[in-house]
Amino acid sequence: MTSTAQPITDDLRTSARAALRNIGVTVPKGGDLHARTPLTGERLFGLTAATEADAEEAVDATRAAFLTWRTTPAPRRGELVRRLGELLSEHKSDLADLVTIEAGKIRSEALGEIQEMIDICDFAVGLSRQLYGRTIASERPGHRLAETWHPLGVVGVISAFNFPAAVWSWNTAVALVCGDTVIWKPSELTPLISLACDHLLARAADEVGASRDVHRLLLGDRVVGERLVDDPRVALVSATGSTRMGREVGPRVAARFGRSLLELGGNNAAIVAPSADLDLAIQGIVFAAAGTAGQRCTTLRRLIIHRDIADTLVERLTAAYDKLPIGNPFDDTTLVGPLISMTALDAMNSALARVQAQGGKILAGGKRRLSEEAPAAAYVEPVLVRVDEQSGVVREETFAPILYVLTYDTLDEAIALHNDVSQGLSSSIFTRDQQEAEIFLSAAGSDCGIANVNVGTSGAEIGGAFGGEKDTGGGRESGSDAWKAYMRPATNTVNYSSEPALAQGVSFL
Ligand code: UN1
Repeated sequence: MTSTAQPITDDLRTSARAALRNIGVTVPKGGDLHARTPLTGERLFGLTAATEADAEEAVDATRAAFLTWRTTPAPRRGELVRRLGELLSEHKSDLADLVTIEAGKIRSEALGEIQEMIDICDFAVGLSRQLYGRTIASERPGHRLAETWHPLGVVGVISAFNFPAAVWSWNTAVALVCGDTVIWKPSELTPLISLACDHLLARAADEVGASRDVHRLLLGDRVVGERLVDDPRVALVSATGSTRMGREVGPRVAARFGRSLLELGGNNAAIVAPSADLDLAIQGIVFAAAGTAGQRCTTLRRLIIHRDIADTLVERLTAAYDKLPIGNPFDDTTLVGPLISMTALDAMNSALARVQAQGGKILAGGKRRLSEEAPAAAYVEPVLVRVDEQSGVVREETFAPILYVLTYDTLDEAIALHNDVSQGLSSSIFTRDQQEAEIFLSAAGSDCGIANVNVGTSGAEIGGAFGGEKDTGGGRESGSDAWKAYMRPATNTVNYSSEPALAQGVSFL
């Protein structure tokens, strides 16, 4: 594995300042919340965290703005999102710099994240003219039965560090065209990219003549997030993060009959069948398992290989892992940047210790890198671990580049292993056998929200609905008809005859 020259915190601070300045953000002075960079593990700036009073004020303001926004015609609302998309395109490079500096993504993935934002803006603009309700055949003569979709209210968006900007945009672009207003509580680990997104949306609002209060940013800790979770004026809480977080958020929102949209952990697997095109499989597996340093919720964490090809595939994967360039994500040749924090490194090391204690064998990687050059940063070699059974730590999501390798003999066994974890986000099968592929995609196949053939588990396009089942939380965001979670349907019965008529043949009066 090769390493690249280490960045210096002062240079990163200068780059972050330049990117923010180009976008139009003045870094607020403060001290109680720190912007950091995982590239060196050091602090960049002190910022001011929002207080509970700020959260209260944000709910008041976005609720008031909602009362106007909900009756603004949807295609007019789309104009705001169109302008946001244009500004994101204009500042794509600066925004990607901030994603790299704060989340540690390599350049190509950071640019990809911003592209995903531009794409969802395009999608949402089109959607603003397609918020279709159905007309339903009424059983009564001279009656029309229809459904109308109305805006829901204030949407609270709680997002994670790993897609610090794109997850916000999936929610916000769609919520805004649906007529909702938004309060965003991003990860405390990525405040700078959040300030940039908030600023660009405020600029877009000014330019199209919308109220800036259609969106508020709250930089702060969990207390601020809890304020959104518990406030009955926040109609929908869309939360992305760990299953542990979702277990707290879901019941609390439900207790006040609010809605929640949960996008939680994954323990995604790929089955590799004997007929698989191994070149294609290796490309898909290595990107899904080692890309983003294993820190996507769609990261490939379990590989279920047919016994006949296991040795060949493992040998080729080991060779690919041994060559992965790890280091400075700004270097064009790097494919694996740092983990977000030392805490993440500790979690990875503890998972590796546990899997070895239960008999797992490390086949490649697993060592810390650059500890002398960047003692506070967590650069690690993505790791392949052979396990005999799917137990203990293999059943958990560790947010790090660990790929557990299992073998199978029959497709039934592979699908059973695949589904036998508590999470249900993303899944793949690599096969050239159409029957196997169709079985995997069928109702008796993968139990995940995303099921792919000859494509890895990560890197979904925005046009489809994104999310998963079981401990993943059941929510769907982004494309397809995920927009319906951001609106409320009303059923309308209209009598255009002069005769009264009751349904179900009831007579009265
Ligand atoms: C996430 O990790 O929270 O499918 C989102 C993907 C990306 C989104 C991941 N489009 O990997």
